[in-house]
Amino acid sequence: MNTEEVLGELYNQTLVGNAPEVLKLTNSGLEAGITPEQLLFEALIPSLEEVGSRFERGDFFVPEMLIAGKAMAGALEVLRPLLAQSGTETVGTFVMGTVKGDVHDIGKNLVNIMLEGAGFQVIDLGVQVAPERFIEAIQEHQPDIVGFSAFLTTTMPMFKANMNALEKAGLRDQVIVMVGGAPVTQEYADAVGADGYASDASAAVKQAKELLHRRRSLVPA
Ligand code: B1M
Repeated sequence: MNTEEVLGELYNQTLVGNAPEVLKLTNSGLEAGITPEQLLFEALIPSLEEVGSRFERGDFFVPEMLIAGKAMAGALEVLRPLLAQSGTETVGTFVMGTVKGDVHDIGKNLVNIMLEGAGFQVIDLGVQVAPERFIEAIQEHQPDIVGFSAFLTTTMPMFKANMNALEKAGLRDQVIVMVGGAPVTQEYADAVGADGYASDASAAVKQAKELLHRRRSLVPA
């Protein structure tokens, strides 16, 4: 199979949630010299976008979405060490989690991988993370940045709940807050008082570095 065929087949097999075949194609694609980024951005992510569109149209239901998500997660495990390869020193600490009520984690995990690749130490709290858990983790790890992911319009309001919890714990000024996730916009991020927003994993890394740089340059020597 040539590159185009591998990418096409990877897209199709992710769409139908054929996890063993997705793994096989990911590995054989890498062996054939296709880059991890190509596999991700030209097959896996577009396929999950199509899964979402089919779900919206009523052609797919939750089980189809679930198996496609699992197939993608398997491929991501293979790509993780390759995407996260970095020779750089730790640039900062990032506490990350998907907000309470939300179980989506593929996008969050991808952001984590990219952050690690850029030299961040990432403490991943997982999914369905309650405000109190974020607070505990901030107190324990003293991160430079805390990131909240939300993938549903119904869980986005948890950003505000988390911000309120930060204020109440007296931690708001100690940590940079970033938010993201499929339905999140810059306007929404501004409305909840977050310091930063990014629409995808690469933008998240860029934004995290910029925010950190800005914060550090404000600290008197
Ligand atoms: Co769900 N789901 N899902 N789902 N699911 C979506 C999100 C949906 C858009 C599908 C659709 O209708 N088109 C829709 C949400 C609609 C809305 O509210 N706007 C939806 C729904 C409705 C639901 C349920 C409610 C369905 C139901 O039960 N009736 C349910 C909710 C469960 C819950 O959380 N309580 C549900 C369940 C599931 C599964 C469990 C089956 C599965 C999740 C598996 C998993 O994550 N382990 C699933 C899946 C797979 C999807 C879709 C198809 C794919 C999500 C994904 O992984 N995308 C999704 C459709 C879609 O997104 N088009 C959908 C690929 C990923 C790389 O992109 O997640 O956007 P994304 O992440 C990006 C950016 O958002 C950004 O960077 C990431 C990487 O580039 N980003 C950040 C993420 N976090 C960030 C943090 C940052 C910065 C950037 O800073 C801190």
